[in-house]
Amino acid sequence: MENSCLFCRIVAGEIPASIVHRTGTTVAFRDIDPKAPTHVLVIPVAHHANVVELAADPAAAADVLATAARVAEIEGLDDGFRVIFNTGAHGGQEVFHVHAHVVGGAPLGPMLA
Ligand code: D5M
Repeated sequence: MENSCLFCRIVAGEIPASIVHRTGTTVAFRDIDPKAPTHVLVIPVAHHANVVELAADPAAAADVLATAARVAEIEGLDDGFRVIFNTGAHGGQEVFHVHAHVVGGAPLGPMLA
């Protein structure tokens, strides 16, 4: 838990979020500024800044992906969806607690803007 980290504070319940699913190691909640009918963020409970750090913790990485798949099931994204890890400045990352964007519910086009 990093007190200055927005998403650590969501994990701790200090900042409200619309929780979609929670496991012992992950939390999934709705993005505050959705870019698609379904736009859910999946985060590990443990603080990792980005997907490079997450990759060094294979169990946590697997849990995040499994939760992303479960979210797609819960949200009924049977026609497909996209999982995105924005990383670093060029990737447009704004929150430095790694999060998988799970987006779907409509055709997304060739790339997410
Ligand atoms: O995406 C960071 C995402 O985090 C962005 O889509 C908005 C979302 N966000 C920011 N604050 C909140 C809160 N409080 N609840 C839910 N969603 C939030 P990035 O990949 O870092 O650009």
